[in-house]
Amino acid sequence: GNHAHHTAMSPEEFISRIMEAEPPEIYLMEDMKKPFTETSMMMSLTNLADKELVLMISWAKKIPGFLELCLADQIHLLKCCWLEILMLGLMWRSVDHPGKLIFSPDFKLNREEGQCVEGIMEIFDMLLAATSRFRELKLRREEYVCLKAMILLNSNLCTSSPQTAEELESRNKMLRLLDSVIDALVWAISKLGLTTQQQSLRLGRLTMLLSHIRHMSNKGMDHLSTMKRKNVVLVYDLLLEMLDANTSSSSSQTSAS
Ligand code: AOE
Repeated sequence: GNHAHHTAMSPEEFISRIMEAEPPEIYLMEDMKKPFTETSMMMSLTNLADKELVLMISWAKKIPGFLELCLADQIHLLKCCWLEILMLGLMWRSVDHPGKLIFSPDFKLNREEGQCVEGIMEIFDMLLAATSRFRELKLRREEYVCLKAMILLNSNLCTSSPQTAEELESRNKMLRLLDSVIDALVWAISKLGLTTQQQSLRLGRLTMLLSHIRHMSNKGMDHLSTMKRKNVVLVYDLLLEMLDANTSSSSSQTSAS
């Protein structure tokens, strides 16, 4: 399609495309039986994540150039970064609510409510601290969408080693795409009326936060696998199959066009 010309896209146009790709708000629409138990809280969190992951796939496909990557890269990127993306979204929704995690408009938790799930308060505290940092920095929506795209495109940079010519081409596309997102972020920061030095500092501060997000995601994965060992989280094999099917069918359509 027309997406192949994303390198010619201005940073302004690139940002407006990824702003349009933003997924809609999700409501959990469950009767919260407070007080929570370990099982009920984990069930609600998992139900929410299930819905978000479906929307995340549609979001990724709308990032200019993403569908031009080879299917293996598309899947690998999403597999590597889904929890980081969920966490950044959670922090964005929570940024104006100090001390609270806004999982969805109808599912808000404070750190004390984490007491009923073993090990979850530690993760909540990291998420709340990183959210405060975004609050201090007064993160803008334009910057937020760039950071999210950067997480996606940066997630497997150091774990993939291209073998075939196709993989090599896809990896080069990924690097050019990542450069476009960096350009877009630089452009967004340049609109804020800061001095050149303040602009560089802001770019540095925002991107430094990405390493904390990766760290929290790793801790969250550890926590999720302990929960799974205790059989608290149900593994939705069907959902995973649906996700895989969705990803492969949609991109075979694209590669055919
Ligand atoms: C963060 C943000 C958010 O919007 C929702 C959630 C819900 C659960 C939370 C997590 C979060 C923050 C960290 C927590 C975690 C529960 C325990 C952990 C608090 O400490 C996450 C619920 C995760 C449910 C797992 C669902 C299986 C996903 C498998 C994904 C996968 O492997 N693939 C291949 C699909 C990738 C497609 C995008």
